[in-house]
Amino acid sequence: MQFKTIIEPFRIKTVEPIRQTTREERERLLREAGYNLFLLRAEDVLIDLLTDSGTGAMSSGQWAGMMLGDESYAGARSFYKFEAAARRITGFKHIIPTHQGRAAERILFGSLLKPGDIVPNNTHFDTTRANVEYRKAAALDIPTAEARDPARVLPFKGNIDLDELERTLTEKAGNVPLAMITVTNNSGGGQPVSMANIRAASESCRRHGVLFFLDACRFAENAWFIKTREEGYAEKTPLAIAQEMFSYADGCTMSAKKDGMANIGGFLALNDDALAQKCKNMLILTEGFPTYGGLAGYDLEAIAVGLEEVLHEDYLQYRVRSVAYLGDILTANGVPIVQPPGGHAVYIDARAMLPHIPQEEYPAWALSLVLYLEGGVRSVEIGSVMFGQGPDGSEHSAAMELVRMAFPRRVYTQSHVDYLAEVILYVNSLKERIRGLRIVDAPPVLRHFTARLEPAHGALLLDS
Ligand code: P61
Repeated sequence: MQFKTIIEPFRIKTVEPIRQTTREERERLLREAGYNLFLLRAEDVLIDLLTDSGTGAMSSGQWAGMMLGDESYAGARSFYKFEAAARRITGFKHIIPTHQGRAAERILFGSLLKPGDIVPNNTHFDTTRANVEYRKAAALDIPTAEARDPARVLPFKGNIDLDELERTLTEKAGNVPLAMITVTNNSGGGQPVSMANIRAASESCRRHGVLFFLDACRFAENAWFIKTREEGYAEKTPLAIAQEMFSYADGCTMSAKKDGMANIGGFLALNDDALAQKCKNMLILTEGFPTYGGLAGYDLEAIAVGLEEVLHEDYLQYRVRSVAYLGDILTANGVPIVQPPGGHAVYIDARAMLPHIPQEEYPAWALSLVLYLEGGVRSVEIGSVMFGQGPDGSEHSAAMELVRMAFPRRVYTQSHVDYLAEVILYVNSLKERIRGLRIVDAPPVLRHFTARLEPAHGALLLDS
C-alpha cells in the first residue's frame, strides 16, 4: 500500500444536523436531568458517545434491504435471510431472533438457571449480570488478573481466567449450567479475547459437561484483534476467524445493535434441540413467533446485510483504527486510559485521573458530567454507580472507575474525534477542580439509567 492514511471506507449520502449548546445551557440541563446523562435529551448533546449500541449509520445496502422486508407473521422470507446470515457466521443449528441482546439473555437464563446457580464469565455486562441475578443465580466475573491493571498494554486483556474457571467448574459441580465469554469484554475496557483462551475455556467446559456460550455482541471486532494480534491468524479472513470462535461454543447471545450494524435486534443461537424448544416457547410468550421474535421483517433484512458488512476488512481496519486514534492522542498527553484502546470505545481511568475523589463519590460519573458541561460530549460511567449495588441493595465500590466513550459505527468523522480530544485535554487541565457526587434517589436494579444525583459538595461540580 502506497499511502498510510486509513480513511473512512464510505462516503456520506444522508446527514443529520447536530446542535451546539452553550455552557450555561448545559449547566442548567445537567441540573434538570438530576446529574444523570441518561436523562438528557439527545438533541442537547453535541457528540453522543453514550453507546455504540443501535446508534450506527446503516449502509445503502441495508436501507435497500429494508424495502424488501417481508412482514408475514409466520415463515417470512426475511427470516430465512436473517437465519442464513447468522448461521453462516456462527454455524449454530437454531437461530432465534429477539428484539435485542437482553431478551436473548432473559430467555436463555430463564430456560437454564435455577436459584443458587453460578454463571462464570470473563466479565458480565450490566444487563447480563442483572438477568442472571434476576433468576437468583450468581454472576461470577473471572477476568485474567492482568486485566485489572488498566495501564498495562497486553494484546488480550479480555481473556477469562482459565484456572479460576476450572476451579469453579470443579468446586461448584452441579451448580454451573453454563459458562460464558463476552467478546469483546465490554465492562473490562472493550478488550479482546484470544482464540487460544476461547478454545481452552471451551475444552474446560466440555470436560465438565457444562454448556459454553459466547456473548457475541462485538464478535467481528474481536475477530479483527485475533487477526492482527494472535499468531497464526494474519492470513485468515475475519469471517473464518469468527467461524472458528463460534465453533468452540454451544451457543451465543447476540445484540445486533452492535456488530449486527442495525438499530435494533438480536438473537439467541444454539445447537441443543431440547433447550432450543424451551427457549422458543418462552420467546412466543413475550417476544413473538420464532420467525420474527419481536422484530419487523425489515429489521431482519437490515441485520442480515449488517452481519455481512461488519466482517469487511476495510471496515474493521477503519473501525479499530479510529478508536485507537483517540486513544493515542490521550496517551501522548498523559490522560490515563485503559490500555490498549479497545474495539468500540476508549475508557478513561477516572480513579487514576481524579485520585482526590473517593469511590463513594463516584469519580467516573463526575468526570462524565464535566465532559458534557465543558464540551457537550456524552459518555457513560462504568463504575460504582453502574456496578456498585448488590442484589440485596448493599453498596460496594466497583473494581474500576471508567468513563467509556463508545463510538457509534460509521457515524462520526476524524474531525469529530479531533474536537473530542480537545475537550478531553481541556477537562484534564481542570482535573484538580472536579468534585464528586452523591445519589439522591435510585431504583433497586440497573440504577444508573434513572438515578438522580447531586454534587456532594454544595452546588459545585467544579471547584473554583
Ligand atoms: C452498551 F448504558 N451494551 O455497551 P442489548 N452484552 C454486552 C453488551 O455490551 C450489551 C448487551 C449484552 C450496551 C447497551 C447498554 O446500561 C447499559 O441489545 C456485552 O442492549 O439488550 C449491551 O444488549 C445487551 C448501554 C446496555 C448501557 C446497558 O452500550
